[in-house]
Amino acid sequence: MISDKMRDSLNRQIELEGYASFLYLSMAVWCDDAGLSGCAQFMHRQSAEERAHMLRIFHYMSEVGVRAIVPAIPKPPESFDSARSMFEQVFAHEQKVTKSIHELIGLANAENDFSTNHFLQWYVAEQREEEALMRSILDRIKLIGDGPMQLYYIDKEVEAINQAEAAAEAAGGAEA
Ligand code: OFO
Repeated sequence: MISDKMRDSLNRQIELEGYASFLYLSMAVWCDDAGLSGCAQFMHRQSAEERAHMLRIFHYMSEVGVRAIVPAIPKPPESFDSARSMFEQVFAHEQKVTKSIHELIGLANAENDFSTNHFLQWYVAEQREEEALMRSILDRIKLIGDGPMQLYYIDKEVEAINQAEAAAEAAGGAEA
């Protein structure tokens, strides 16, 4: 049995994952519009992953017999100053999600909620991987530069990263 406080906190995490899915979808649309097809594919896949993260919480809450709430998701921004600024915002959002997961684990520890703690461990590993991925993309953007001449190369880099991630998922190496 999980506490009302934990139930409410998990519902807030649902909202955070849902917002990430919408934010990344909006970024995919912006990239597509800017002719950055590799970045668009990458952000579409990230958006789908975030939806899967949200659904995991719905399923967990159902399993432990508490009510999950479908949230109202705030409208994400429609445009971004540059590819670099967009990826900086992705990284910042991932850091926010990580902090929230860690706070949930703190609550689970305080409440001796071993089941939720165990459930959340998957997210700890996922967030570590996601932050490392975004950091590596930002490092490459810093190396290549993000002027108009370099955008093509950034897009190719992100396209290659996306294909590698998709292949790893298909091989069962990474879960959504
Ligand atoms: Fe689900 O927020 Fe990152 O991956």
